[in-house]
Amino acid sequence: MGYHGPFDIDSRVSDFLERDPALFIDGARKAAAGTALLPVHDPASGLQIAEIINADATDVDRAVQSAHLSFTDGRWRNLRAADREKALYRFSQLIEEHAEPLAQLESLEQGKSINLSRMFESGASAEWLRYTAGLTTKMTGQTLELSLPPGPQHWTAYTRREPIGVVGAISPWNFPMLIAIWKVAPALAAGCSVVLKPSEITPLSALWLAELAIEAGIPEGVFNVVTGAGASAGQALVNHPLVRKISFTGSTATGKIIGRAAIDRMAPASLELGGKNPAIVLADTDIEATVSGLMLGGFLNQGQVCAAASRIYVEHGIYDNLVGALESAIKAMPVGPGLDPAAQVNPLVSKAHQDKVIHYLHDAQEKGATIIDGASIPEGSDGYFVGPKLILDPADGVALKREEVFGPIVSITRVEDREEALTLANDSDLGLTASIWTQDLQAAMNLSRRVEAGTVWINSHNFIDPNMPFGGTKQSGIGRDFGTDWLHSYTETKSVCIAH
Ligand code: TXE
Repeated sequence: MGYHGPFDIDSRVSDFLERDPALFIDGARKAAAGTALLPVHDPASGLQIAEIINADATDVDRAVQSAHLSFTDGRWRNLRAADREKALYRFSQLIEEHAEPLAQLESLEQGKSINLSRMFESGASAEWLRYTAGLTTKMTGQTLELSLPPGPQHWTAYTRREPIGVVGAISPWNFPMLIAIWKVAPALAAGCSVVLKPSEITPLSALWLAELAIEAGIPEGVFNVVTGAGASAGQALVNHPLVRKISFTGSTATGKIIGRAAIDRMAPASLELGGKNPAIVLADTDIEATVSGLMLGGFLNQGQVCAAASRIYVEHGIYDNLVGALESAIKAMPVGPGLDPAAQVNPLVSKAHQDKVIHYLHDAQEKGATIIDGASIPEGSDGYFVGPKLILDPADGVALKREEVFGPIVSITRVEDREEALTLANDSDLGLTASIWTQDLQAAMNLSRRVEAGTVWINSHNFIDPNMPFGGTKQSGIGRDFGTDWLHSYTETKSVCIAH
């Protein structure tokens, strides 16, 4: 066990990988009720680097009971808001102090470039946590004028926002640490207690985060982590009667299962699900800026981004130029493990996911699609690599035309004009993000109003910010993360009405 590859890694990471598998319950690493374990692999080599506990319903119950007790006795939610803010701020500082080993751990378990891990895992996690810490002290209700006050007495009415209770957080594998923080931070800021179940494919950073939270002064039992498979540990968490809210990021299929289970006990669920996100490129666009923006939009993290631009609609006047420029760009991407800072094509997260992405490519090939290859993968590599590809004008029936691939594959379709582009862009069950590329302000404003997506970028793609709400329309989900209202979905509104 542990990492034995060619790169030097921080000794804190080696030590972490060599520890016995454990859950994090009641402020400490704990053994499981059973003995079932799951392997964690380095996607760059396919070698096992660690083992985790495959928690069962008994383990999940222990974690939820711990969170429930910490909530009901008020050890966190009844602290002064300023003290909770201070602890969360300290938590963000500890992430910064451990930024390098945390980033290395993410590149090792997830496969992504160390540059991305530094920026979007440890770096962004600290930033989002700091933003959320600030919201802790900004919780407000409203005073209300009753519209039909009965009788001769006076009335005073107001609302309070109260923390909802135990939050069951289920996170995916594409940005393991950052998305875990997107769930844990608002829950804690609102005064809730949390049980987090990270993806079984990338479970390690969550366990480290829980230890940092304790060091930051967040009381025992307030932030627990159970590791294990979705169908067992995840499902047990979702079904637990003491879990009062679910926060989930993952596939639309699993989101529907979770949403149904949550509604059975009237627990609200925030669901951030998949995307099949269009980019609309108008003929007047600045081609150089568009190509570099679409490379980020389509190929960041090997396209394993829910917001990724996976279908591009291009006005015919610049179609050939854009395809040519994107082809040159994907051919020039250096290939290698995430720990190699020069490599831009890194492995996909798992063998199963690599097989899935290759399956989409075979389907496109069999149906006669034109596929343009980017950088090729060195023969004999044991890592889960798939080279970047462009698919030109896929015909109806090619599966990747409509389905989320979550890989380094982008389709490009020639359109007559912006109206055709908009019609095709909106012809999807999903509606997470979209981008519009043009110098024409009027066209940009017009299309941004009519495109069906939770976030629309003009002349960029994949840019997110803690102060800008993010979430899906249509089957891309329910609810919004980030922004000043972020904590609301972790609270219940209570109306208080006084007759005097
Ligand atoms: O997702 P799942 P998978 C998309 C992407 C990818 C596909 C499948 O297209 O190829 O989903 O990935 C937990 N009850 N996205 O299979 O199953 C699971 O253990 C409770 C989009 O990994 O949705 C993990 O922690 N939990 C995406 C989490 O759900 C369950 C990010 C996500 O797994 C469960 C990742 C159950 N019944 C994949 N079943 C995005 N929106 O960013 C699974 N889980």
